[in-house]
Amino acid sequence: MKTRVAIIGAGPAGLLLSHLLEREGIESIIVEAQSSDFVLGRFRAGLLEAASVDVLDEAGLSERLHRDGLEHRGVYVQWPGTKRAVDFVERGGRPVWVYGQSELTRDLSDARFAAGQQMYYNVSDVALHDVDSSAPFLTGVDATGRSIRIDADVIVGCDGFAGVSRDSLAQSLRAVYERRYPHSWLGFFADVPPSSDQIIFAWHPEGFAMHTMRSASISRFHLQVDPHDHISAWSDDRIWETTARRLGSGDNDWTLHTGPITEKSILPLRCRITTPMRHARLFLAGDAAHVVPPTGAKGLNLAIADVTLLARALGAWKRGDESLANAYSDSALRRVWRAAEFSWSWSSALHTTGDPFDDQLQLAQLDWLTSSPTGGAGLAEKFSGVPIAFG
Ligand code: RFL
Repeated sequence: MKTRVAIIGAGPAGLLLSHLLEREGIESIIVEAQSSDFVLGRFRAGLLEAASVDVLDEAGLSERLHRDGLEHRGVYVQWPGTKRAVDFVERGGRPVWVYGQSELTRDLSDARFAAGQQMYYNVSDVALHDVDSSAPFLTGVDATGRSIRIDADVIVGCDGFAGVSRDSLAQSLRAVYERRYPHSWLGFFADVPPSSDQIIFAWHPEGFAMHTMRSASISRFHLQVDPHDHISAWSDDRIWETTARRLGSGDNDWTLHTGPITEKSILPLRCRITTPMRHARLFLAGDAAHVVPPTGAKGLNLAIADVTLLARALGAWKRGDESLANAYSDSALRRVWRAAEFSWSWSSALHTTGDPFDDQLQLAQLDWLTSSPTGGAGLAEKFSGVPIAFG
């Protein structure tokens, strides 16, 4: 098979890229290791920056988001005895949208199927070849066990954190920046209406807790846990008791709604950034190039920003101008590092270390961010995001 752009991975980055490329008049083929049902069933992110929503609006992909998503002007930040609303709009930012990644992936996938996109699911043993030549290609084994080969002008690795494309960046060029955090997140979904009209970020001496939502009947929670904890040590009763304590259920007439827990898992917090995001005819986008801790809710938004930059760059290249493609890695990484900084500083302000001195520093930081106009404006901008800068 031959195409202009071979895309590895049918997560949000790969699906959106193929959609945006089509609008640039560029054909692509997607290969995905998993089944379509598996990809659509994966729960993950849930918060979209205004700039991401702008991209989806412009691409004609946001009808369901505007119908079923929840627009939020801000968040609550709290610690024992104090609860403050940070209104992003009042502080110069823009609203964010709560919309499950699985819903967005479904919208993207439906749009690709409707457009007749060539997509191959259940492809194993994907390997990249000759990415530093002008005739790169990839090989794999399709769902029926047949070997496939796709020749392309460029290959884009949208294959997430566990993907293979990153390894095709020349070792001599590659730099990897990594920080492992000394805590993990226990995340769980519950079939229970949200107990709050906005997302709650709670500092508590025992550890961070977060309450967010997916719909009027599904709530999402995260708890800071020890990195050595195993999910089997967390019964549903223990989870609810800990969540209620850390979120201050019963304080000031606020009560946590509890109910059936439908999914729970433990995720280590880490930041890992691979540079550059382009080498010759290979481009990386989304989690294939970078993962950041979910505290700042930036991962999905970075994936959307990357492919927006890349589609524009490949469109210009097709018309004879390679400058945006040459600038892609630097442009994307500028946004990535800003998101990494926010994810780091926001995580550091909220996750307790067990050191009473750190506790006081964190509380001073949270007090400043939520009461000072300067601190609040910075938090609003970092949370709600800035427009995607091209070039
Ligand atoms: P994905 O979604 O991982 O998709 C990559 C796809 O590539 C496929 N693949 C391969 N295909 C072919 N051959 C191979 N060898 C392959 N290897 C892998 C995979 O099967 C998969 O389908 O990456 P993508 O598209 O870059 O999208 C990134 C986002 O999924 C990720 O950044 C977010 O989920 C991160 N994230 C959050 N981001 C936000 O913006 N806001 C949030 O609130 C937020 N919360 C979260 C999160 C991530 C979490 N976890 C579990 C990592 C909360 C959590 C708990």
